[in-house]
Amino acid sequence: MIVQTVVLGLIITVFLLWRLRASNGKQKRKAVFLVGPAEAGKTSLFSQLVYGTAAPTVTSTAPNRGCWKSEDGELTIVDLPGHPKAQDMLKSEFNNNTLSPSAVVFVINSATIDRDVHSVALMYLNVLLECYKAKVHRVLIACNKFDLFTAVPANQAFKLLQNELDNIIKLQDAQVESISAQDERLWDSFLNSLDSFHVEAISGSATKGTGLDKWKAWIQFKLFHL
Ligand SMILES: Nc1nc2c(ncn2[C@@H]2O[C@H](COP(=O)(O)OP(=O)(O)OP(=O)(O)O)[C@@H](O)[C@H]2O)c(=O)[nH]1
Ligand SMILES: [Mg+2]
Repeated sequence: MIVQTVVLGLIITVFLLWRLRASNGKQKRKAVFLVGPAEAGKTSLFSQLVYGTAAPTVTSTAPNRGCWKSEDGELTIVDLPGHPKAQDMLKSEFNNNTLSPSAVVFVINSATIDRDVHSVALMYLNVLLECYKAKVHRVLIACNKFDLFTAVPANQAFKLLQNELDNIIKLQDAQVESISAQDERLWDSFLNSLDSFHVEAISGSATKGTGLDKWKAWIQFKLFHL
């Protein structure tokens, strides 16, 4: 009886160890997240990457997920709605345990960034904070709608965004005493990590397809060649 119990125990242990190894070994698919303000062109870019064409879009209210078969490998592309009400969706998508969050593309409208810079920078800050928590350090700022007459070049859009982000951080820093100790610790470590983000801004047009190759090259290089 004792021998039988020991053998049964051994069989169960071996089975549990095998299951554990099998689940750990399962490769999660690398995922790139398209985020940014409403109407910036995220779904148009998603459509270009996943279907190879910029199909007409409507305002997104839920995430779109699709597969981009790039020359270097397959990636999951997640397109998130830009409405402020949907800001929490990035956090839940990052926590989706079938995906490995690898990079974020922050899509902005480069024809309106000079007017919208405050709200866009607030959203950018929130995105960077979520990226920090999820250990995602690669961020492409896709300066979309570069085909429009009022569009500013990527370096100018990036400078505007970065200056506004610095202003918001200074203000937030001054208010840091009013937030809880736990949040304060997170905030401080986030600020110390800002230099570890790899951020690049590149212009293009998701509907016209110009600059698309540069965005694709950035993603492929960061995800498959670094
Ligand atoms: N001129 C121009 N229009 C664009 C470009 N990219 C997108 N659009 C247009 O901008 C509008 C919004 O595009 P979407 O791709 O739906 O924007 P979105 O960021 O997904 O918007 P939400 O889902 O509301 O967050 C659509 O009418 C697009 O055709 C572009 O590069 N140039
Ligand atoms: Mg959309």
